[in-house]
Amino acid sequence: MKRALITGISGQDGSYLAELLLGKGYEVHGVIRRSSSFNTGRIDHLYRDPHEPDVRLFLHYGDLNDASSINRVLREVRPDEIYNLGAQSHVRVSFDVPEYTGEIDALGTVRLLEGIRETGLNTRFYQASSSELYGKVVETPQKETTPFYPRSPYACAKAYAYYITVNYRESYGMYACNGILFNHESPRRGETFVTRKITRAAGRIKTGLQDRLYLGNLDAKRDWGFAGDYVEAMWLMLQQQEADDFVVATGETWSVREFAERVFARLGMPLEWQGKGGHEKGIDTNSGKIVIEIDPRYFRPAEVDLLLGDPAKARRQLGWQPRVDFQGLVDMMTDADLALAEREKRADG
Ligand code: NDP
Ligand code: GDR
Repeated sequence: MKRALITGISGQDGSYLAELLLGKGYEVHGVIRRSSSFNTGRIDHLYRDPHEPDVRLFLHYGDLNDASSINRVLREVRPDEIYNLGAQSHVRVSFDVPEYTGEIDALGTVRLLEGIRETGLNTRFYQASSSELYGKVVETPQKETTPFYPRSPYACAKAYAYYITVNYRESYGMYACNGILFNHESPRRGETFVTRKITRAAGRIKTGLQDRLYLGNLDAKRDWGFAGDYVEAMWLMLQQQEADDFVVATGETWSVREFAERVFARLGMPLEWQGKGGHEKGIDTNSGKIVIEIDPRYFRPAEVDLLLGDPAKARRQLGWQPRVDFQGLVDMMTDADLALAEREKRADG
């Protein structure tokens, strides 16, 4: 039985990856952080009491901030595969906590790599690299050879993590890969990322629990895929003859505005826009009510305007391709959040 270790198992991707690996018969170990509130909601459906027979999911307290905890987990688990998904993953927040973001996203990665080297583990390593590395547009679509131009403390930290992963591969012959993943979303996406923020608010507006949604830059464009598809690419990267780096994307790009339009249309509230720049408003054409307004607090000191990935190498070498398209993703997230809002409303009495 293969054994995998996932940092960030309690996050969106960690939960889908854990499901995938358990389904493939792996023993799965995850690093979680102690928190005063529940932070394992996304994996509770996978967790069994460790006293039951045939348990294959195990959780360990640790932190990417804390090398001794990482080394202990590595020594205890001795994984065949490590997926480093743990991160302060919010780009806007990284401008508020730049040093902490570097501590976890950059130095956390070298802590893991050094831990592997020092313990002499023969393990395969996946690093959650990001399309944010491309930042300011140099070339579209963006592929493995496109130069990086990070535009946030998050992206700068991820650039360090990308290069240190390549460096450990080249210096020590480690099987270490970077997946340069473009945005991927799901009903499990954190509620402050723009897609989920929109579907969550739209469901609540539809059910009368909320009046309005406040957004930042409506014209940013992203290559949005489904997280469930993207974790398959992570796994495939660790099953190859040789370690390599891959872009994972859909090859399509859509604006935040277009995402919002499709979500509200699905809920029977087609939008029309009034005003310009920072004063735009989204009106529900059926009710005539303002449902979207701009709040400048959601603008970023430096923005990434356009991301569009070229997944040709992943398709060619990994045989990977996404199953869920843009409208499929919109529908899946919108329907899940409408159902959630309806449950909330019933609970409200
Ligand atoms: P989430 O924000 O949903 O999950 C992040 C995970 O990291 C959580 O489990 C979180 O734990 C954990 N974590 C945060 N800080 C630490 C720490 N100090 N030590 C250990 N674990 C920590 O992110 P996603 O699942 O969306 O993304 C997974 C990875 O992929 C991240 O590295 C992200 O930067 C990267 N990425 C994501 C993309 C996307 O579109 N989703 C695209 C490209 C890259 P807790 O639950 O306790 O907060
Ligand atoms: P991103 O995702 O920064 O691409 O990082 P996010 O959903 O936060 O932003 C996407 C775009 O939407 C614009 N935007 C808003 N964003 C948020 N969060 N809230 C708003 O109200 C809002 N209004 C407009 C943003 O300006 C931006 O242009 C995600 C994370 O998962 C990273 O960890 C990952 O590396 C990258 O995707 C690829």
